[in-house]
Order: sequence, then structure tokens, then C-alpha cells
Amino acid sequence: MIKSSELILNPDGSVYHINLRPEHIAHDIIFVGDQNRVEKITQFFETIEFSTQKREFKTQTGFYKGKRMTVMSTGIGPDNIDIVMNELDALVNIDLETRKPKENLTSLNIIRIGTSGSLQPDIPVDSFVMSKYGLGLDNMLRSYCIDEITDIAIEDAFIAHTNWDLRKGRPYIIGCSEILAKRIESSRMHKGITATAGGFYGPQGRVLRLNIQDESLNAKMDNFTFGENKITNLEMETGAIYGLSKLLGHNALSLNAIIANRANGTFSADPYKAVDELIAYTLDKLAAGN
Ligand code: R1P
Repeated sequence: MIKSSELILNPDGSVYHINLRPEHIAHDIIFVGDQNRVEKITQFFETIEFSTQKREFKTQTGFYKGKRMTVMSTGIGPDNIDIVMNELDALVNIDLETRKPKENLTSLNIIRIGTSGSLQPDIPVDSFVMSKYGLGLDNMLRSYCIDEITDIAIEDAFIAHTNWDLRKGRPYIIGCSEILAKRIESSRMHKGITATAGGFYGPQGRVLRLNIQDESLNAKMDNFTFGENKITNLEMETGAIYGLSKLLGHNALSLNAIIANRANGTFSADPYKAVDELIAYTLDKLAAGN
């Protein structure tokens, strides 16, 4: 039995941070970082059956073209992904009455619709990236037993290529759900490795007033290749979502609207347009699938 200090429930039986009970979520779940992006998606739903918000975790469940979907905001960063993924998994895979893991486990489909900065000159602002792999530079996932799901040879190659300082922790690399990737596939998507940082400024190589540990890290990441994959973009959630999904048995795919190009220093003139297009595209692909 999982103690009440370890799996905290609110007085109404919902899980602690995300404020949800099992009946509130669909099988297909869209993650966004920004809570204001939730309604940008659900505005297209025929009906919304449930809404809640606690802190940065806003959730709405409803129907789009007859398919039940949940849209949730995760806030920013891998630390929030740890909360959202564990609490969502508890909703489907732990009996909240007996506080015991269920024998028959459920796999959720989790699709992130995020914004991101491209690292490659030929992946311009307003384009889309599908993350074939998440490269976690953040360390959160290292609190779990991940040797079975990460590729140590690629980790070693990345560490050698970038002369990575292991005092920052060991990077990890995790693949997407191939099933979801096939379902969302499009020629409009650039595909590659998405690097996930544990912060926005220093951890992504931005220098304002502080010196950073490795000013040339982004340039070195630009020309790292694994097979046909390059590091396409840099954001703050994908590696953590892929890692916890693999460990917990869920399917995950991260899609990113590129709003900045870090290689040539440009920012989209209309970042909302690219996000809106990615939302419309993803909703239709999800509604068409099983
Ligand atoms: C940083 O501004 C935030 O934007 C990106 C990053 O991953 C980080 O969460 O994604 P979202 O727009 O989905 O939040």
C-alpha cells in the first residue's frame, strides 16, 4: 500500500497537484507548457465536459470530431513533468481506494504541442519539428533507474563530442513512441533529436550578465549526429516526457513549433500563427486515429 505522504490525495479524491480524478481524463492527452494554450486548443472542441486548474496545471477534457481528448498545461521544465507524469499515471495505474498499483496497466497516448528554438540554420522559424529522440541535459530522470531505456553508446558519443562536464550530470537519450510518430507523420515535419534543458538561460547557452560553463555548447550540439539524426532544437520538457513515459509504459510524442532560430538569431514575426497551425494539424491527425 502506497502511504498517503507518498501519493497525496485532495479531500475530493483528486491527486494532489493536477487536481484530477480518474474519470476526468481521456486516453489521448495533449500537453502544452503554457496554461493559456489549453483553450487555444479546446476552442475547437464540440463540447468540454470538465475543466480544472491548480497552479500551472490547467486541464480540460472534451470531444473533438467525436474523439474524447484531454488537454493539460504542464508549466515549464522537467521538474513539472515529473509531477504531471507520475500523477497522471497514478490516475490510470494505481487504485486510489486501495492505494495499490493495478494488475492490468493502461498506456496513455501523450502528445506535446510545444514551442521551441531551432539549432539548425535549415530549420527556420515557423516550421514544425517532430522529436524522434529526447536528449535530456537536465538530470531529473537520473533519480529513476533508466539504464534499460537509454542508449549508453549515444550518450558516450555526445559526451565525447561536446566535451560534456559530468559535474552537470550525465545526459540521457530516449526514443519517441513509433506508433504515435506514424499516426502524426507528415512531410511538413522536420525530424531529429530534441535537446531538453533544465533552464532557459545558462542551461540553453544564453548569456545575459552571468558567465556560463561552456559558451560553445550550442555550436557543438549543432554538428552532433547520430545516424541520420541531428539535434534539431532545444526546449525544456521532451526528454523528461519521453523518459517517464517509457518507464511507466505510456506512448509519447513531442511536436514543436519553431519560434526562434538560435543558429541565425531570428525570432518569428508571428509565433502564435505557427502554434495555431500545429494545433490544427495535430487535432485532425489525432481525431483520425484510433
Ligand atoms: C520556455 O519559454 C518554455 O517554452 C517552451 C519551453 O520548452 C519552455 O517550457 O515550451 P512551451 O511553449 O510548451 O512552454
